[in-house]
Amino acid sequence: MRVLGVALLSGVVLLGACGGGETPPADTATTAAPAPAPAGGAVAAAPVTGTTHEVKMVGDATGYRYEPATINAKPGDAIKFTMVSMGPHNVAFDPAAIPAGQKDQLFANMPGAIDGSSPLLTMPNEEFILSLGNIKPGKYPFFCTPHLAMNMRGEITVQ
Ligand SMILES: [Cu+2]
Repeated sequence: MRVLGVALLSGVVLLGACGGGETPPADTATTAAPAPAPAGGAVAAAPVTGTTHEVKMVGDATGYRYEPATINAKPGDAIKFTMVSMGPHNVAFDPAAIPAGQKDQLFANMPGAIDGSSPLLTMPNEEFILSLGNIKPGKYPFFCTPHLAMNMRGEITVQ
């Protein structure tokens, strides 16, 4: 009789433990809920509100380059890149080389770009317009993906 009693008691304790175990899944669901918030951090393109600076994309007997290769601009300005010769050329940014926290806005300001690389411009007079809308001051080095090995690079200083 005594042995049976102990067995019954442990059975009750086990049931109690199981019942208590039902609460943690509810907590997990609550903690998981905030997760979608960071994923919804998409940034919209910020429009041009200032001056447009023109940069030519050139290739000739002396090499490949942006003319000018250094541009001083202000937040809200635009940089208009025009394909002149020996394309294709593009404009690409290395996220590790630009000021912290600016990647999402900068990339959003590049129409048709994928991960900070503009489309390739192949025909003379084709243009790519980069908006500096909502871009913070700092140095923004860029390069041409097809001619990176030939050192086709430039730098925008946002003042
Ligand atoms: Cu190029």
